[in-house]
Amino acid sequence: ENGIDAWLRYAPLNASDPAVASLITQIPQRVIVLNATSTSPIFAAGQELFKACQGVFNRTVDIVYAVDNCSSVFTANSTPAKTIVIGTVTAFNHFCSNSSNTINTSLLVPDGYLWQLPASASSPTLVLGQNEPGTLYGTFAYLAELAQGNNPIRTASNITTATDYKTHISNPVAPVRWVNQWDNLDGSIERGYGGHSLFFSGGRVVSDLHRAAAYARLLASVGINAVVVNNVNADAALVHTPANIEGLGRIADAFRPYGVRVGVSLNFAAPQSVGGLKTYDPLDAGVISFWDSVTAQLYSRIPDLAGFLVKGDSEGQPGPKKYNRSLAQGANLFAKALRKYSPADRPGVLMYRAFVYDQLQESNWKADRANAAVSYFAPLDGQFDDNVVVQVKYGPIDFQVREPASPLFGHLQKTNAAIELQVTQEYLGQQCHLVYLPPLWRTVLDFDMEAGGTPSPVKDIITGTRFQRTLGGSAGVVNAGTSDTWLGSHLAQANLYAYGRMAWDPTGANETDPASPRSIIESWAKLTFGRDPAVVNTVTDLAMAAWPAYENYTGNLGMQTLTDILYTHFGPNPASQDGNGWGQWTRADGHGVGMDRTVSNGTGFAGQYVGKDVAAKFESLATTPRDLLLWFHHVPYTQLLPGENTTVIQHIYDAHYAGAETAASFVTRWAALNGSGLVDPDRYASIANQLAFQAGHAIVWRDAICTFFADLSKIPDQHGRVGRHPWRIEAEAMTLKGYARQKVSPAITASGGE
Ligand code: BDP
Repeated sequence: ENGIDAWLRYAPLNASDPAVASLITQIPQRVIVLNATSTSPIFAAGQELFKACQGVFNRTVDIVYAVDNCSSVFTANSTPAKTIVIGTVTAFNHFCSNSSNTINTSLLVPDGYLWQLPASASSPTLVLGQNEPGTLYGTFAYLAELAQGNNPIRTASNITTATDYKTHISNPVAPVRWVNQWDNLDGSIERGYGGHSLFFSGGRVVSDLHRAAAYARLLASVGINAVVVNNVNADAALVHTPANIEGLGRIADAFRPYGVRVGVSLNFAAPQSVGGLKTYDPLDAGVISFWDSVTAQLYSRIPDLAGFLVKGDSEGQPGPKKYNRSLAQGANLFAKALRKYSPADRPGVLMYRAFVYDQLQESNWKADRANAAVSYFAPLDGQFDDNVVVQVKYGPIDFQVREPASPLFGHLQKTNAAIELQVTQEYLGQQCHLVYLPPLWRTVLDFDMEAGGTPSPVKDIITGTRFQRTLGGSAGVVNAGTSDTWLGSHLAQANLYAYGRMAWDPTGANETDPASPRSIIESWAKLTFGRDPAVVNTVTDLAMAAWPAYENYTGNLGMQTLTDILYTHFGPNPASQDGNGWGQWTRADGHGVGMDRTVSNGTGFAGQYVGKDVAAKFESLATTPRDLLLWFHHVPYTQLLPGENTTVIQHIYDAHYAGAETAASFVTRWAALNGSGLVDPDRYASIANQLAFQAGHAIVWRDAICTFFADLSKIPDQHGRVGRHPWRIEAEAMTLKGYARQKVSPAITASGGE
């Protein structure tokens, strides 16, 4: 297996497994697909049912499409058992219901679905959506239960008054469940580790979009409803030529059968750079009509366009600040154009990124980039149009291995907000390391802003419930590419699967919740490798240990990921962290480490939390959680960790050794599956290879960071480990024709500096 089917493999289940045998007796023989045209997500739902029953149970189901009258299904003599009816609730009520089985439409929100599962064999199963995509989501979720060998009826709770049914209802928490691809028109992908773009090549949209359609299928299976197809660092040309607009239209056509909509990143300066205007001032009449015309052309080709994404005034991108306009004025420019040309009942959404900072102005030692988002956006709360969503990276810096939740979430009380997560492991091992991200995401989703002294976890802010906003949700940077594995590694797919599941349902703080990181990885492992406990437990244990291990060997106590900050963001380079314009700083010197972000003595960042108790907690060393100690405080190396007997420097050494040891344990744990027949040889080998690389690179990380701090602090490791490399094989110890010794920079990334 090459990974291309991801978690939608529909691999055969072992019919002699008693759980599976009992399921087989319930597999539908007939599927009634209500009112579906061939480009409708309901049609796709029918196809999935067919494929899944064939693949998982070797059963061919009889599919009846475009049925607009199913009353016969419910008449006494028609043996409706083993029939499954799929469609929208409205279609069902219209075509199929009689007085006793009308479905209450208020149970569902847009995109939501329900299953009605008969307790007796004499009734049909219903999988109904509030709308067409909801029907597809409900079908995928139902099939995922079957494909794991679970009886869906166990998931359902008996909440209907009917005695012969159990009903399971699932509604997404928020309408924005988007993916951001950072694809360039030339076919490269910024921070893409899974091959070339699925959409673009040589400046235009590719002609063969079958992988794009397959991608939409994968995304729909976990409830994702839109993809912004081009890089946030947007090429203005994309929306400028009729050929490109037609190309975007073809992408939308490929996505539409799965209910996935297209979004587009825009370049603020396009009116000038491609439109020939003298300005791109958002209040200029010519600029307004430029964007009106672009938006009108897009909607005339793509009537269901999801909206736009804009990165302005950040990392060299043009924005409204050039004309002394506020970021809200900049965002509203596009929001107004979207309002004008999109359907009134479903206005296009303008996602405006809060990732705004200026690495040139903020490069002085005193500045703190972490302060930027709140300084720019908090004063604008209430000034954004209601189809604007401010898209906030989870932490105040940039997708680091550990960050406190962005304090901006607490300030956006009259503004729609979405969280930006990064499925792409940019700073987190770039798909060469197993790092299962949901436990990291949970720390942010569950972070309580305590706004106004009221519980205000981030998950309730992005869904709009805390501040009564109508729009909100999640954006995930994904960067899938043409690689067979989509993302560049088999195991990385778990992060994409989990992203969709968590965007749909961000509860799951408790391990036993079906939406918890542990439950999600278990489901993913079953779908991806099969339900044998040996493989499920191995994958689950590795995944759950992975992020803590990566944090340990790359940068702990809130130091962030100590990668090379200048561009690659991959290997260790703690020396590059300080004194650079990008503001990822350790503030490490001969005496201590950590960035003082207190109000009393530091950059004041701790005071940006609207909850007074939250700010006070971070202000004091004694109450700052250990994992964020060096994020908020600069301390001497000899500082004892609060409540512990270990110094900061000794903890740095210990954590790096522990992390590398955990990574090494992944190799042996995975090897135990070798020859078991539980994982096919190709995926087994590919994963074994990746984990071996990770274990080796974890040692490089460990030694580089520990040596760096030992050199700087002049405090040796109590256990005498640092600087000794007893069995590591040095490159300079090898003999290889055509190679010469080189000094490496930074020296600490090779023992001996060569
Ligand atoms: C940084 C990436 C850079 C992106 C930027 C962004 O290194 O490639 O353009 O974020 O999110 O993490 O805009």
